[in-house]
Amino acid sequence: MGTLPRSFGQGAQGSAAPRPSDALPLETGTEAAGTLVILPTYREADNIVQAIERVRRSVPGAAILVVDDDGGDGTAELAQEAGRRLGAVEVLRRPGKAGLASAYRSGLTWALDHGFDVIVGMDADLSHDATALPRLLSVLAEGADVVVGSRYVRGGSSVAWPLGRRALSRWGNWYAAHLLGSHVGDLTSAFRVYRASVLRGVDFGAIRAGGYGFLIELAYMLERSGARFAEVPVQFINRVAGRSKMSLRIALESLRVVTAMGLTARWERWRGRRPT
Ligand SMILES: Nc1nc2c(ncn2[C@@H]2O[C@H](COP(=O)(O)OP(=O)(O)OP(=O)(O)O)[C@@H](O)[C@H]2O)c(=O)[nH]1
Ligand SMILES: [Mg+2]
Repeated sequence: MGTLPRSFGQGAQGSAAPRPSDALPLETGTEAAGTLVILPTYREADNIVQAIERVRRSVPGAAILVVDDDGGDGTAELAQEAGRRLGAVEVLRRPGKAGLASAYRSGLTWALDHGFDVIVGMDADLSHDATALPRLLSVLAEGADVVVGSRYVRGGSSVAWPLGRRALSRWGNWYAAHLLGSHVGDLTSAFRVYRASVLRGVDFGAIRAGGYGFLIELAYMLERSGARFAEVPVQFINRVAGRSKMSLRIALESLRVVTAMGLTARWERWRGRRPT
């Protein structure tokens, strides 16, 4: 079992900092003990403090890890300041924009290295409603290995998202699910809860995608490894402040990655069926 690093929750002396897996097990009702919420950030100065506060309010027992790529707007300093006030907030500071995939790779590795049992990923731009976290965590406690906050199951929705983004997301999900034979309805949702044990069973460090394709590939890897998925409907709210980092380049990269994965899987299935 890991322990929190010394710097963890710096400045929060005396506060009841959440502890990793040597705390009570998930099933006891203290569902946030041993839980880490990862918030990747790039230029989220307008959102990060509120994002941290909302997470802490919804799951007071969960620790928070901000993985910030420096965009020169002071996001990391704001997160550190919130951490001094609230405790149990760690900030991984990286010098330049290394991409969402790299941020998740670092965040997940950090979480596993520090012995957390349950790892949450969510956007820091307030698009993911932190009040849904207790529900996502309880579905995990009921037996799922990965819980996806999904826009594309009954009851899920996207609010104030431009038609183009909505269409791209819908189409991208349809394409990826069909090509990969995945049963996950919202493969591109970054709002997810993972049981650490299933993450340990896959080599997510080997994922090649630099952008959102990382999330698709990770879900696909986990699904193929036998992880039990559950989807919980969530309302995705378009960001109000700050700028989107989604770009045509990232969308095309995801398309390329998914196509390559799908064709590889088909080729492997075909070779497996061929008489030798
Ligand atoms: N560390 C890090 N975080 C990133 C990077 N790119 C995006 N993020 C964060 O990842 C989350 C999702 O990025 P967004 O730009 O909101 O992407 P999106 O939600 O698909 O796009 P919008 O709907 O337009 O907001 C946000 O918290 C970003 O700050 C990056 O290169 N590095
Ligand atoms: Mg966003």
